[in-house]
Amino acid sequence: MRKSTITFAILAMSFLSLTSCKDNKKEEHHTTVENNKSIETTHSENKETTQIIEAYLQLKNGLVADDKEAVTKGANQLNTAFTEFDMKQLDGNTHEKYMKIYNSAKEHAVHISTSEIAHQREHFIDLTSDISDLIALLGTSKTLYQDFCPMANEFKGAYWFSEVKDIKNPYFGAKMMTCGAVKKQIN
Ligand SMILES: [Cu+2]
Repeated sequence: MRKSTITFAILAMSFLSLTSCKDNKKEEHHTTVENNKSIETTHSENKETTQIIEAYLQLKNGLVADDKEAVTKGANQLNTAFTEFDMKQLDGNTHEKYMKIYNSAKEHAVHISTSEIAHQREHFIDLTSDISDLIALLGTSKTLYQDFCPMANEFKGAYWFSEVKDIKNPYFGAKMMTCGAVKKQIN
C-alpha cells in the first residue's frame, strides 16, 4: 500500500520534471551540473536545496512582517521548489527519506497558502521541522541561524531558520519581534 503510493508519487514526479524540462530553471540546472562535474553529487544537491530554503525564508519573512499575502506567495514558491527538485539524483534510502519530507512539507505549504496568519504560524512549526530534516539529509551551502522562541507554540517553544543573525520572530511578528535566541549557526 505504502510502497505503491510512493511509486505513484515518483512516477508523477518524473512526469512533472519531464514536462518542466523546457523552462529556464531546468536549463540553468543542466549548465550548473556540467560545470561542476568533479563534485557533482553533493554540490548539485546543495544547489537544489537552496531553491527550497530560499522559498522557506521568503515564507518566514512574510510571517515576520505579519503579511499573510507574502506568506502565501512564499508557500506557493516552496511547492514549486519542491516539485522542481531533481530527486532522481538521490539513491534509494535518501530518496525515500526525501519523499517523506517532501510529502509532509507540501501538505503544510498547501495549508499555509489557504489560511489566515494564525493558522499559517501553526503549520510553520512543523514546516520548520521538515526543513530541518531536509538540511540534515542533503545539507545546504547557505549560512543559516537556527533560532528558538520559548513562548511560541503555546509556551512549548518552537524553532525557525533565519538568514540573518538578529532575532526577527516569525511566530509573533511586530507583537514580539525580538523574542528568542540563536541556538545554532549552520555554515
Ligand atoms: Cu491547516
